[in-house]
Amino acid sequence: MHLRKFTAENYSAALALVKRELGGDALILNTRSLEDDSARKGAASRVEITAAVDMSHVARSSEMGRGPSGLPKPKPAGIDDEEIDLQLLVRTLLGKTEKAQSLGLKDQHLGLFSRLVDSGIGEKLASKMIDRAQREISGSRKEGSSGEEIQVMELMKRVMGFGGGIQLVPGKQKRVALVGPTGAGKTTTLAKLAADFSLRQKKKIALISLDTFRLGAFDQLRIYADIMKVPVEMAFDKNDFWKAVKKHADKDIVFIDTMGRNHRDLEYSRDLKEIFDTVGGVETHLVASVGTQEKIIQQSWRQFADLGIHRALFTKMDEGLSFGSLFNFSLRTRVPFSYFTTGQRVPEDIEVASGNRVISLIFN
Ligand SMILES: Nc1nc2c(ncn2[C@@H]2O[C@H](COP(=O)(O)OP(=O)(O)O)[C@@H](O)[C@H]2O)c(=O)[nH]1
Ligand SMILES: [Mg+2]
Repeated sequence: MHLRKFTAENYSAALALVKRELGGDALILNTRSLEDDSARKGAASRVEITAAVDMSHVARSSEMGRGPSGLPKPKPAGIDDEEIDLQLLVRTLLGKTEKAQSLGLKDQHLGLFSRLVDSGIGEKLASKMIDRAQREISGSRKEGSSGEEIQVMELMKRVMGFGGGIQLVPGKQKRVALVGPTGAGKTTTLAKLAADFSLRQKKKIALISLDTFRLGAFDQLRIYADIMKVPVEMAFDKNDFWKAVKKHADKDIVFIDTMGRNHRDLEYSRDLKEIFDTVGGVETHLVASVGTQEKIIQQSWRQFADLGIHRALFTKMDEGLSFGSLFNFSLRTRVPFSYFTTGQRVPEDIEVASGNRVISLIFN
């Protein structure tokens, strides 16, 4: 390892120096701002970057006839796996350092920034949250970097939308439809909700399935309905649907299961709207698995623009690897969360969505 320090008036100038002197493979070991009297005297403050160049790497580039300027030609050395890991780690850090600095973040926030970005939160969004949290702290005179992490958590909870679970209005029938891609967990979740309201809360409920196309889809729901001893209807079109809802006018809640369609099929949204409009007042929950690519979830939300989505219900939290997508989704769509599901067990694996849960998953 060959170590050098570089100072300049800002990080991008210092990084440019590092690259010029040590080449693009230089590793950044530390960055700091040199806080001296110069700032108070009106002179520009300076920053310092400690960089290193890996000798084994220099050896390889020198063999190819090119080495970073001014460095002694080192002995060739083998690289073991541990070294490669370290290089990767430091380069990843370099990437984040540069990104964080280009977004105007301070050094002490790099750890927090990395954590947010690693969870899948967009870089701009992450830096905005840190910036805002910092301003809130200076407004309330709290200090220290752990204070900032807590402030970021609090802020994230505040800016996400939570609609609570399904709320009943006395004397009025509640109609809840689950929509979303095939395999997201609509039918399973519907069974969990139905169990909670009928068995635990002792409400009168009925189930209606609009998923009549796929073989066996109705059976899945009917088995759950039989176990819970609640009525279940199959509706092929809007006329059937209207009749089914009328038949169960005495129920507190009607749960509506739907089929998935390709997320690009915009026709589907219009079809469902036409069906739901025959009775009106249907609350729609978009069901999406937290493991699904963000882009697909986003498209699936857009697919239902005509219908209108009232709540977002995320499934398979037990299988998720990163949870920043929940935060991104909430801020992009402003659709409040209703429930999270956490496993395949009916009826246990469901909970009302909360900010605490999202935060604990992101910050584990
Ligand atoms: N691990 C896990 N699996 C789930 C969860 N919710 C549903 N599933 C599974 O996902 C698969 C598809 O569920 P299903 O309800 O049929 O999806 P639908 O096509 O949207 O109706 C089934 O194997 C479910 O058991 C969950 O929260 N966690
Ligand atoms: Mg289904």
